[in-house]
Amino acid sequence: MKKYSIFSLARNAGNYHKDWERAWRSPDPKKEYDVVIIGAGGHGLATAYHLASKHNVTNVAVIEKGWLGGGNTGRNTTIIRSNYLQDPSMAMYELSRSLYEDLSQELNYNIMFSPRGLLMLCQTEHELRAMKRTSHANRLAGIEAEMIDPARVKELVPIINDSDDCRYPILGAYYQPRGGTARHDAVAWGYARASDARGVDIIQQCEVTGITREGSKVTGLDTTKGHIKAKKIAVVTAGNTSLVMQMAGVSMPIESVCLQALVSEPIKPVIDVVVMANTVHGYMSQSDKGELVIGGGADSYNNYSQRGSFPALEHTVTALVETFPIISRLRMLRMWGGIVDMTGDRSPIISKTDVDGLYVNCGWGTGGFKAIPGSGYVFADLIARDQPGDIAGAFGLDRFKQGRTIDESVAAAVAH
Ligand code: FAD
Ligand code: PYC
Repeated sequence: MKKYSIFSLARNAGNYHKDWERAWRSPDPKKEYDVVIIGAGGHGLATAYHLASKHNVTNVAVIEKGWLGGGNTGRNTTIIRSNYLQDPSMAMYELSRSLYEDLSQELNYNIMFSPRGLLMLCQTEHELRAMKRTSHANRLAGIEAEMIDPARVKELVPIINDSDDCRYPILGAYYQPRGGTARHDAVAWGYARASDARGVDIIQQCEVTGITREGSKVTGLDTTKGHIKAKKIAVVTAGNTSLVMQMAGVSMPIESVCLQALVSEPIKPVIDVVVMANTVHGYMSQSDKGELVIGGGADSYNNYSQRGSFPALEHTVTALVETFPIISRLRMLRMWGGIVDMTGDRSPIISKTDVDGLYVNCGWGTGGFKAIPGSGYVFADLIARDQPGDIAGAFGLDRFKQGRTIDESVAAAVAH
């Protein structure tokens, strides 16, 4: 990789970046690949990276209908945490959180991981009990976590309304000191550059329109850039999973709904932790630019349009005002939505299918940004060996037939 001195950086800036090397190539598709990954979100790109770097599988293409990272990966609110309740989930999300710790070094790309601490407020007796249970389970699994009292919450979040005289008073909080955030685009860009450097072809503006089979085996894909043969196909298309899997004749236990978020006008630093208030369905952190990043629950109807409804946003902000009164005086700057893929048990699907050579990774719903490094690691392993390892094993599609569901409706928080 080319190194730039401070002088060459200044020269290039004056040059409008004319001579800058592209971070990844933009190749035409080859006729055939060993593995084609559909979807260049974080999960698809991390899978490609691990196939190439850990399994030496480099004849790989990632096919993206838009631009890489333009799906949910570039639309989320970047919260990273591992406070799930069930053993398979704790293993999955803590693997991922711990991989985030060193990801900038691993990819040689600053993903701006910021383990600033994460609080889940307890605003009802029921929530307090549920969070105590989660914190015990987390500590038993070796995940750093603690319950804190209202005074400590106020210390960590001075702008919080700690009055007893409100509809949902603060009774305490679950605290994960090394939860936090990372820059979402940088995660996609870092994996893209590192995969490209290892020979992976990332093909953007190329929509998959069909999956071809011979009997029970996949043979390739029809795309807007022509037919591509593939020995293995991995579908990693989040909110579009049901549509893409239908191309191979596979029905998925997924619902697609819009999840929205918004940012306020930028203000001076007022909150340096991430706070989730799940009883009122809202959460907030502050970006490096100073915007308050705010989100809430998903829209309550199925949707593929990437545009949510105004009532869902209005409800989010209204509900948060009691907990954070200062936001009533702020102008909201912009909002956006992404289509998320929800399973019934609010846990992901990382699986082989009944079609030979067809694999699927989806169902991360409202919470898959935090899982990108771990998901890519275990999914690449499943594709390379054609069998799941210890962590992926629990998340197979067969769990819905066998009644082995992994209920994470509380931990999923905004998706419960
Ligand atoms: P995506 O990033 O959506 O990538 C899938 C890609 O597939 C897309 O780029 C799409 O264009 C492509 N594709 C689809 N169909 C085709 C086709 N036919 N041909 C070719 N390409 C196709 N998670 C957290 O952990 N923390 C959070 O704070 C958080 N906040 C969120 C806030 C919002 C508003 C939203 C919408 C989501 C949030 N999430 C959060 C969830 C998280 O963003 C997703 O779970 C995660 O990004 C999913 O990544 P992915 O790579 O699977 O999907
Ligand atoms: O999964 O932590 C999460 C989350 C927060 C906001 C949206 N998803």
